Amino acid sequence: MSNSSSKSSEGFSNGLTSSDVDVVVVGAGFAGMYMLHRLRMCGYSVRVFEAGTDVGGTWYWNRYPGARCDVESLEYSYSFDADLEQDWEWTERYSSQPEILAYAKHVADRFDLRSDISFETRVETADFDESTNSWRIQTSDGGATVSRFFVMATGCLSSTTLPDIPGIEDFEGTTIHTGQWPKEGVQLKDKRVAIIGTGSSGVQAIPVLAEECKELTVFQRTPQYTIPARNEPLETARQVDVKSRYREFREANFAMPQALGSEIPKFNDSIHDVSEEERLRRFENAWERGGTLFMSSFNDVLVDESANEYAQDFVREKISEIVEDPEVAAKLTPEHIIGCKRLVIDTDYFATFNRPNVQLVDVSGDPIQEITSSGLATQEKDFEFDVLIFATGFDAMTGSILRVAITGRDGLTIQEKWSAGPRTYLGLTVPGFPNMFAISGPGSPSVLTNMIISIEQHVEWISDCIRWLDTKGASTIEALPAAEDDWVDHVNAKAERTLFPGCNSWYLGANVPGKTRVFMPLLGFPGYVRRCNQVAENDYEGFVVQ
Ligand code: N01
Repeated sequence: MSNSSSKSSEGFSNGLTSSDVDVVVVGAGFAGMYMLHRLRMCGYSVRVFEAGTDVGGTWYWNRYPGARCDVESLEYSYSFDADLEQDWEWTERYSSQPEILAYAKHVADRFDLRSDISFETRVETADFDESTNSWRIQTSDGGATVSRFFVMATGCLSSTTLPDIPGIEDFEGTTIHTGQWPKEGVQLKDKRVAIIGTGSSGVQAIPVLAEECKELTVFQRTPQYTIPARNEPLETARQVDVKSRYREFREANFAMPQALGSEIPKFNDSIHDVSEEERLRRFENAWERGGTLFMSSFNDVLVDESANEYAQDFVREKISEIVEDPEVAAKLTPEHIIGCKRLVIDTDYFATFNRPNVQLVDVSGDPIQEITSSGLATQEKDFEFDVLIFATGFDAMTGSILRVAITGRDGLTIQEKWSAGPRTYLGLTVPGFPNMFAISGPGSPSVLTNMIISIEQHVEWISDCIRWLDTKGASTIEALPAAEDDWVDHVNAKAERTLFPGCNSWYLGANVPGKTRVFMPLLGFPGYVRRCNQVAENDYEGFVVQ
């Protein structure tokens, strides 16, 4: 353990110079920022590597029009510092991307984080050296860093994917992915714009794009269930009230399955046990209230297919009421299980298809064949436009980890280890990769929760673990294969009791051709936290410590 953030230098046999730190962290989003701050507070030296030019992670990259969080702003914020909680003023019920990015920058300023972050620097390789029990990390700037611990804080939705359609590079107009939106913005006025994809990013962007551009053509492969966000300015009285009891408010949210929404009415009864009138009343209330907790109107909407059908029917009815042209409404009407692809919340999504400058093209039966120099072609028709937007999502949860060439014990690479899908212990660690941690990794609640709260729980567990190792005088911690096997079974068993495995979602990796189909996040935040705490209290059971 060291007391300063810059340490000694040594020569590498390949001529590179290196600097030593206690911990290398990859990524300066909310996870990397708090990991840095927390480790510093514990007296450790840290170097963070970040590909972007500033902090913010997902909120740095996803600058597309309409980008906004789907967790309420008073909840989607750090809870670790009471003064920060009191000082920052949120302006809307759901924060926009610019406001969240401004918050991330404020946190970086407030805790002087940037001095230990190397921006515009990608981690390319990370190798565990068994002779010194340390990690050697090589970066895109040609540098190398040796550290005792290696933390991947790379985010769950940061590795963008483009569809496997020929000709993308032939398009002569502007091509953009929503997850890599240019900082300087894109001029859309008077432009013919096309967008492929109707997940959360597409659904948020489409209404705003339609307002800005001349013509918008939406290429939809799977229609989307989406619930109104009902975003609005945050009432001062609400903010003052929550701030007057922030600890209690946070504690109540920590006890929720998704670590959010404690003040939303909760129902623990089956949809089959109530009258039709009550069923419709609850769904209508949830629709009017807005937000993702629509699915919590009953206890069985995500576990029982016949219960789920009632929720599907309710949203389908809403689509037919909002969309004026019955043919367009039919194309926008989903048939799959509601909620097994991540439920989206929107502002005026369905109503946007009533606009004269918006055209919906259903490519489910007539897929896009190729991108051409002036647009794209399906089997049946050619389309021309000036700007092509890919809202086609991410190689979720594992993509950013697998993009780094990580080699653990005995030359085992993470790519080999996860060739049949990700396997972890607690979603934090991987046997064969000592002293390596993944924040919100596969097998942890992560994307099924308020991410910032899950991030804080992981950061605190990791820093406590490192401190414990030092008090023991131990140099390595490594998950045992048996603990990993049990954990993978536990994650799968939880998912199999629900309808989540029932459709082609990114939760399963089904959006990436060739990716093994495994349900990656763990359901249930409070039980997970109890388990992590129990592991620590039992001297890190499931690990070998040396
Ligand atoms: O990505 P997605 P996303 N031809 O994978 C379509 C978080 N997020 O960026 O469903 C035609 O959900 C694909 O079609 P299909 C949030 O967790 C949060 O929208 O595979 N279409 C789908 O419609 C979210 O869930 C926020 O048939 C093609 C779309 O592209 C996650 O990020 C905001 C195609 C991809 O949807 C990912 O959302 C934004 C092809 N060849 C994102 N290939 C908030 O906080 C793919 N598609 C609110």
